This record gives sequence, structure tokens and C-alpha cells, in this order.
Amino acid sequence: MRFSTTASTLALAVLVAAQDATIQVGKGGLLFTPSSINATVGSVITFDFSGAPGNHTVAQSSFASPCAPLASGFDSGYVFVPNGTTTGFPTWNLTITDTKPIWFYCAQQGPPAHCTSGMVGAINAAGSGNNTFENFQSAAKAAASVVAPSPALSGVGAAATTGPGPLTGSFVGAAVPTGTAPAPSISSGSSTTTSSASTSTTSKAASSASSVAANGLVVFAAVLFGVTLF
Ligand SMILES: *[C@@H]1O[C@H](CO)[C@@H](O)[C@H](O)[C@H]1NC(C)=O
Ligand SMILES: *[C@@H]1O[C@H](CO)[C@@H](O)[C@H](O)[C@H]1NC(C)=O
Ligand SMILES: *[C@@H]1O[C@H](CO)[C@@H](O)[C@H](O)[C@H]1NC(C)=O
Ligand SMILES: *[C@@H]1O[C@H](CO)[C@@H](O)[C@H](O)[C@H]1NC(C)=O
Ligand SMILES: *[C@@H]1O[C@H](CO)[C@@H](O)[C@H](O)[C@H]1NC(C)=O
Ligand SMILES: [Cu+2]
Repeated sequence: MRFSTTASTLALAVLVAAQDATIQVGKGGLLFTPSSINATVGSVITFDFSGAPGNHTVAQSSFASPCAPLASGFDSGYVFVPNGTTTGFPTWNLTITDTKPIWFYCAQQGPPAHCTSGMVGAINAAGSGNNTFENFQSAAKAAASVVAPSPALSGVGAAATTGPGPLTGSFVGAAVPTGTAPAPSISSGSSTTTSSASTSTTSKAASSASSVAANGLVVFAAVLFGVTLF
């Protein structure tokens, strides 16, 4: 057996700590709901484009510039959902890969522009101090303009493996990311420390290998301990 007890325990910790969540996009107005959540590394955040009618994006920005794309940030592209839609909404799944705050906005220009109407969100924002979600949203509402992002599956501290979908029938995507990306590699170290540049310099081959190994460990740990723990 090549899995050590330590490695299995780490994998189990990742499994236990997952805080998967769903964020509604544009449901009931120009907003994300909930607009601010906490999520552990390895959690999958599902963006549900349930606002109908709607044509929204989930684009990564920064605390300093809420309505402008972050360099190397993720962007779902525009997802159009026609009026009257009640089921089968497109979704987009982002896996959290870092504990640092993740800020995002809707890039739709409108009118009215969505970001400056307050359509912004945060993952792992501080609850107090300056960099709170409330201060971020206030800054978005005061932004001079909304800057268009570029489609991207992968962002800073979060990544998707495919673009939003389904984009068939009456659901229409515009400037959405295409293709697929391997599942992001989740290292156990990144769940307890703030990220370092070294995380992203891991070679592609090494990172997909460790991702496969990590998945195997999670399954292994779940099989070993799942029944007794849950
Ligand atoms: C959704 O919005 C984008 C950006 O404004 C636009 O290019 C696209 O045509 C819109 N989609 C539909 C179906 O109206
Ligand atoms: C959506 O459809 C409802 C019901 O037909 C209608 O009252 C409403 O004005 C429509 N909204 C838009 C934005 O077209
Ligand atoms: C997220 O966690 C921080 C730190 O524990 C806390 O201050 C904040 O209120 C939490 N935010 C949410 C939305 O639960
Ligand atoms: C918040 O921002 C103000 C103005 O930039 C600064 O003076 C203050 O030190 C900041 N406080 C925190 C907790 O970062
Ligand atoms: C997102 O995840 C959910 C739950 O696993 C799945 O039903 C849905 O198809 C996924 N969305 C995409 C676009 O892959
Ligand atoms: Cu929007």
C-alpha cells in the first residue's frame, strides 16, 4: 500500500473542509446571492445563472478596482437567459485553490451597468477592517466605468475546467471561455497558508500528476473513513 497514514489524513482533512456553495447570478435583480461567502481550498462554487431575463458575467477583479478585470483573472463570459425561464439554468463551477480573498463582478454594460449597480461578489473577504465586501461594493458603485474582461477558465485562486453551460437552445453565450482545463491541483499546504508564487510555478505535468494523486487519496480516504465518520 503506497498511501501513508499522514497523506490519507491530509486528504481526509480536505474532504471534511470542503465548503461547496451555490451563488445565484442576477436572480431578483442586479446582484449575486449570496454576495459574500467563505469557502475552503478545494470547495466548488457553483454560479447559477438563474436571473431571467439575464445576461451576466462572473469576472474576477480586485479590491482596488472592483469593475475592471484582474490580470490573469477568471471570466465566465456573458450568459444570456431569456425571460420566463424557470428551469435548466446554465451554471459555472469554480474550484477554490487559495485562501486569499477573491473579488468578482458582472461586466454587463447595460444600461444600467451592472457592476456600478452593485453586482459584485466576494469569496473569503475579511469580516472587518478595510477590505470587507461592503467596502468593495461601495467602491464598485463609485467606479467611473466597467471594463470588459477576457474569457478565462483559470483565475487567481480559483479555476474552472469548462465554460458555463448548457449554452444550447435559448441560452446564449458571448465571449465565453472555450475548451477544457485539467482539474486544478489542490495542495494540502495551500489550505492553511496564504498562497505563494511557487504554487503557480509547478509544471503542468507535475501538477496534473499531483491532482490525480490527490483525487485518488480523497477517494481512498473516503472509502477508508467515510462510513465511520459520516
Ligand atoms: C449579452 O451581452 C453581451 C455583452 O453586452 C452581448 O454581446 C450579447 O449579444 C448579449 N446576448 C444576447 C443574447 O443578447
Ligand atoms: C418578462 O415577462 C413578464 C411576463 O410575461 C413581463 O411582465 C415582463 O415585462 C418581462 N420582462 C422583460 C424584461 O421583458
Ligand atoms: C468569513 O470569515 C471571516 C473570518 O473568520 C469572518 O470575519 C467573516 O465574517 C466571514 N464571512 C462570511 C460571509 O461568513
Ligand atoms: C483603512 O484605510 C484608511 C485610508 O486609506 C487607512 O488610513 C487605514 O489605516 C486603513 N485601515 C485598515 C484596517 O487597513
Ligand atoms: C456544475 O456542477 C453541477 C453539480 O455537479 C453540475 O450539475 C453541472 O453540470 C456543472 N456545470 C457545468 C457547466 O459543468
Ligand atoms: Cu449582470
